[in-house]
Amino acid sequence: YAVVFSGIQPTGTPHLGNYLGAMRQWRRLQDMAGDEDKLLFSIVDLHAITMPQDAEALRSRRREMLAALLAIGLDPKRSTLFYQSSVMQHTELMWILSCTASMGYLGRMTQYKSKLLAGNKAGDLDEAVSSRLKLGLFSYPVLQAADILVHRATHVPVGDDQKQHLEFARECVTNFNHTYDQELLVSPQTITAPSSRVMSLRDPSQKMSKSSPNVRSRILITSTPNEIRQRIMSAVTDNTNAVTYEPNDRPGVANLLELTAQCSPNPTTPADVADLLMGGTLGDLKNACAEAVTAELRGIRDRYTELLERQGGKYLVDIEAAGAEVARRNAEETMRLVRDVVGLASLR
Ligand code: AQP
Repeated sequence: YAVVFSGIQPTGTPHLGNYLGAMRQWRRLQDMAGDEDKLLFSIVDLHAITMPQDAEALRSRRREMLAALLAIGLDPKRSTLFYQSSVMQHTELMWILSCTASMGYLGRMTQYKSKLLAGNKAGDLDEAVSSRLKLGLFSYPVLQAADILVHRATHVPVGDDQKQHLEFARECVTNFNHTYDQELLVSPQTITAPSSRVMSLRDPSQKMSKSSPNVRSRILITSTPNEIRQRIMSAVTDNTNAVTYEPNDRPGVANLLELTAQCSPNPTTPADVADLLMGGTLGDLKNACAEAVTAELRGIRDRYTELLERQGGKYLVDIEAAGAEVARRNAEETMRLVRDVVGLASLR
């Protein structure tokens, strides 16, 4: 049987990249899962604090993310939805993994660099940049590994940008199991969604991101049909008013073709969409894209708003409590074994 685990940071309303790269895949896995499979999806607030967060905003974003996951079709009867900070075993395992993880490997990871070096085109990690680097931002792949390993996940569905972190999680398994001469931790497989990275609508060399200051760079899963249309019609493309799929030379156009293909009701490829629109203009492509995206996101916005208000908020509070309870129990099964082989004290 499979144990599926994945996470999302409560750093804002999810966008089309989060949805196509991760969340839609989670729903599909849930819908395919058998009775004996387990699915756990975590709202990873401990990861969110690697960047400065306002406490009140973090609390409401966490709850909004829970509503968003339910609105896209995750079912709390089939999937365990929980807040990372409600399950202390994640941080406990992180420390233990840190004691066998390699600094060199972590130093080669790119995500902390891209957050830190945003705007620094030279991309150097010089003295000044290093001194601003917080330890948590550097070591957060260890927490991510702990998130996965503490639940003995066999499958981790993530966007293309997270592949490197999953390799690191497997490295943590090897290091831990080797050090303690036990096959205790389980090596997870990565599942990436068929869609590649969704790019910013303002700068197709950057991925679409929740925290980009330019709100016009993204489409939220709660955007209205009007907003979706406006954002797509004003997406940055290029000066050639023809539709061709050339990801390297025409990244803005390729991004719109990929979005259209991903949101089409029948499986298709960006190259097929380009063929269909052959002889048409970029305006035709943008129209087709806006239509496909609007249809794919239909209903999510209304469900999201309704869920936030259901029973005056009590509905979500109950789901939070039930999810935390199941996740704690599952994580504790692993931690009991881990504490024992490492020689640490048990909880009681
Ligand atoms: N642009 C993207 N295309 C495809 N997949 C994406 N994901 C994120 N952006 C894209 C996938 O969404 C999942 C959850 O991501 P996250 O919230 O944990 O953090 P992130 O990858 O850092 O996402 P953002 O939107 O860029 O958030 P901020 O701005 O807060 O850093 C992951 O599976 C990720 O692959």
